[in-house]
Amino acid sequence: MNFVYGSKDMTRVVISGSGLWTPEQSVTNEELVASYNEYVDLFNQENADAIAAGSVAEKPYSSAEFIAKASGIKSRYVYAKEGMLDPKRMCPMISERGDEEVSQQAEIAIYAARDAMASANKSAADIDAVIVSCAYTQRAYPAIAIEVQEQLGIEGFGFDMLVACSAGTFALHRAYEMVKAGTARSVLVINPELTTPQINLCDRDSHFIFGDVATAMIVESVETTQSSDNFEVLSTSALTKFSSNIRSNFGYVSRAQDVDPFGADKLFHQEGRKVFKEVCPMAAAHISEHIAQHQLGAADVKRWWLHQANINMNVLIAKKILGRDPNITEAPIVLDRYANTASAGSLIAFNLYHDDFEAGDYGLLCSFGAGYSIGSLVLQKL
Ligand code: CO8
Repeated sequence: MNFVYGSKDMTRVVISGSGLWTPEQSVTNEELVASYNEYVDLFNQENADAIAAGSVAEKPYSSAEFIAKASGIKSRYVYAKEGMLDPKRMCPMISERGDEEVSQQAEIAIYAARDAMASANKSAADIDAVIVSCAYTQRAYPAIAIEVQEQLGIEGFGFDMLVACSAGTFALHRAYEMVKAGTARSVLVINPELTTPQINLCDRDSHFIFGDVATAMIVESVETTQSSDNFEVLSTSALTKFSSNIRSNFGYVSRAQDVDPFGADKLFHQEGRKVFKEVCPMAAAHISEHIAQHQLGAADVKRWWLHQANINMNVLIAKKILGRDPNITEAPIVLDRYANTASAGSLIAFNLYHDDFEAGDYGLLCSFGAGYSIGSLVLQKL
């Protein structure tokens, strides 16, 4: 049984605004595959003798058609395109900034935060807490959230959270609890997903999966909201189950282990098939159980803002919940143009697809992925 948090406390909590920052640059499957295949040609030429001797495996080409069919991804937005498509580099090129400059991750977080604050009609003085929650932070400390807090002129406190794909929903859970508990009037939750530096662009199985983005949300009490677009959080539910099937071993201990801190196992890698098979039934059961806590059936929910890793996963999960194929309005897809944006995927879907809600309509926001971790919120339009 999942743990569902929906306190009997009288404070009603709302999401009163959401923000989205989309990078200007993008990379299509065709561009990505062309550079990957150039890299493969170089690799196979350089290793021709070892390949002939059987000690090194020849690398096969990637295919744009395979990527679109297996994942639904056609393109992805990227923070820095430069370097990503260079077959001799295979990594974005991002210049180092000094300690006195705003870090790249804080910068994109601020873009999304400002958008969310504007949509919720909030000024810095209205906000008591900032949570920056994502798959990776650019540094260990000081927290990116505290840097963002400083830049936006917010008093109170901030902290970073890492829960991979569920970092966004888990941070919304914490914000909900803070508002309920009265420890913050209003919380700014930001998900600056700078994923591209962690992609192994030399890995055919995963080079196409991720993109960059930043999302943000304002969580506050129904009594303080100045927004005309409020979604009440009726309850939250979370589930984690340890798995190494999606993993990044990148970390500071590599320095003491005398290993390459950027080796293939330090970057994102996964057993994609296993993830697919194991996560889909877990997520579908979790969601069905969560809405049942509110005596809701699948037909009562207008929209499913699902994690955006793979279109076939989303269709399968929605099918398990609904008992039929979902239509694109019920379970919107953004991964075709954003790719997998780790914790931000379901929040981009919410940001882009909620304007048609009328008072009383229900929606379900859910993330699922590395950990494994699943996080959901039952929302109702006020
Ligand atoms: N081009 C051409 N062919 C390919 C390619 C390619 N790029 N890649 C694989 N193939 C081939 C394989 O070699 C295989 O060939 P064969 O049958 O001859 O052996 C065939 O295609 C089928 O391969 P797969 O079985 O691997 O392909 P699938 O159909 O399973 O599709 C997917 C692969 C798309 C990866 C799929 O398994 C999937 O999406 N699984 C779920 C993945 C998922 O949800 N992962 C979660 C991601 S983690 C996350 O969301 C956040 C993590 C934290 C952020 C990290 C930031 C960097």
